[in-house]
Amino acid sequence: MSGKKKKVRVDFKKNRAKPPRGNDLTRAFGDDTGGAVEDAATGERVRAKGDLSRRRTVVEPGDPAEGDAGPLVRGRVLRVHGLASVVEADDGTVYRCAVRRLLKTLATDERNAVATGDVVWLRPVPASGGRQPPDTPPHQGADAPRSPDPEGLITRVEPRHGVLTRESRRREHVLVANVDQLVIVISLVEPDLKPHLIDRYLAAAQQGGLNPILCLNKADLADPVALQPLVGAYSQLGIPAVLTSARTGVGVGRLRELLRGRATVFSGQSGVGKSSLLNAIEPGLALAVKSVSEVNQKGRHTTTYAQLIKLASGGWVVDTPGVRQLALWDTQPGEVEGFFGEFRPFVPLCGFPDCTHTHEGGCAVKDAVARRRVSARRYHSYLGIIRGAAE
Ligand SMILES: Nc1nc2c(ncn2[C@@H]2O[C@H](COP(=O)(O)OP(=O)(O)OP(=O)(O)O)[C@@H](O)[C@H]2O)c(=O)[nH]1
Ligand SMILES: [Mg+2]
Ligand SMILES: [Zn+2]
Repeated sequence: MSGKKKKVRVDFKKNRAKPPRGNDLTRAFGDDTGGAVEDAATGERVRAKGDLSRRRTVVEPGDPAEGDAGPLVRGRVLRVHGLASVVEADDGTVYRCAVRRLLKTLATDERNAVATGDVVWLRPVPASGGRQPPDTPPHQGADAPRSPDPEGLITRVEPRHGVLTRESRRREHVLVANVDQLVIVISLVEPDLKPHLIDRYLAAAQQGGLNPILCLNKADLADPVALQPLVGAYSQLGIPAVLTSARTGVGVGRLRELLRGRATVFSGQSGVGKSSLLNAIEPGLALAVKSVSEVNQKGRHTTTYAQLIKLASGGWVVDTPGVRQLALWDTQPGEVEGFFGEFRPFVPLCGFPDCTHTHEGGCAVKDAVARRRVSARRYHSYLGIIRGAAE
């Protein structure tokens, strides 16, 4: 079938059709030998006719890598730079990869078809002739040396488990895939604590199947007594909290233990000390951190892309750029109460079976807030998330 053009019907981009749930690109894509056609056809049969007619037909131009009998190589995405993904193969070889066009087309509602942490299959691109794979941007920086890395074309993404996802311009932005736990890094000062952001992270962790850990950094700048109510509130919800200082080393050993043998993503506002903590956890890492002269320059992110880092003690972590907000992806208003486990005993006592706990009379959740059985701060986070979900 080499050189033959394929016709594949795919969904329109954006919200012209209701985006499918889930991240299983492999299911949509099938294997690389034309399974996409059959799978797409199967997908069509289960759709309403109205949906079908709103699809467009994509013609894959004869792709040079396609039809090559060369073996596919499995690896993990270490980082994504624009259109190029850096992938470490199981044998340790690092490839600089473009993403096959069809795969991008199938990932209709995603910002990136490939995310840091993804397990992918790539086809090595022969180095002869010095040809760049399609879509590979030039190397950053005019005088950057040419990368000696071999090149490849990502043809398939394995199904994901454990994702940190958010909404970005009405599309799903998978920040990291295939992690077990989320370390939510916060600081009480520099920058000031945003408690509602914690609750959004906790919701995102539940949505993505991640175990959350709260890390209160810059303990050297804060009064431990002032921290107690916050730590206490989250411990009551069953969320482990660690008090750390990347500067003095307090709590770093405990955090290191929590990471051992697991896959973890670090996330939080810019400047809370995510990269500094990872440098303290893993000697010799030397991630860039905000220098003293930059500390007052608001809005500057020191870390600019999600990067996978292997730990000497086993396991791996992903350092991510700071976020300002975390808009949840694909959340229905009715789902939001499920992110607030402490509401659970009260929900069945609400006067209306479909109570949204916002404006209704006889609402047992609001009553519990009034009686301080549920934290007013958490309830306000709930209102903020449900407002976003209803938009
Ligand atoms: N006093 C004190 N300063 C810290 C601590 N941890 C980090 N810092 C400082 O906080 C600033 C920001 O640290 P970074 O590690 O760059 O923060 P980040 O969270 O990685 O920020 P982004 O990469 O922009 O998301 C730096 O100047 C660090 O030296 C800490 O525990 N105590
Ligand atoms: Mg950083
Ligand atoms: Zn209610």
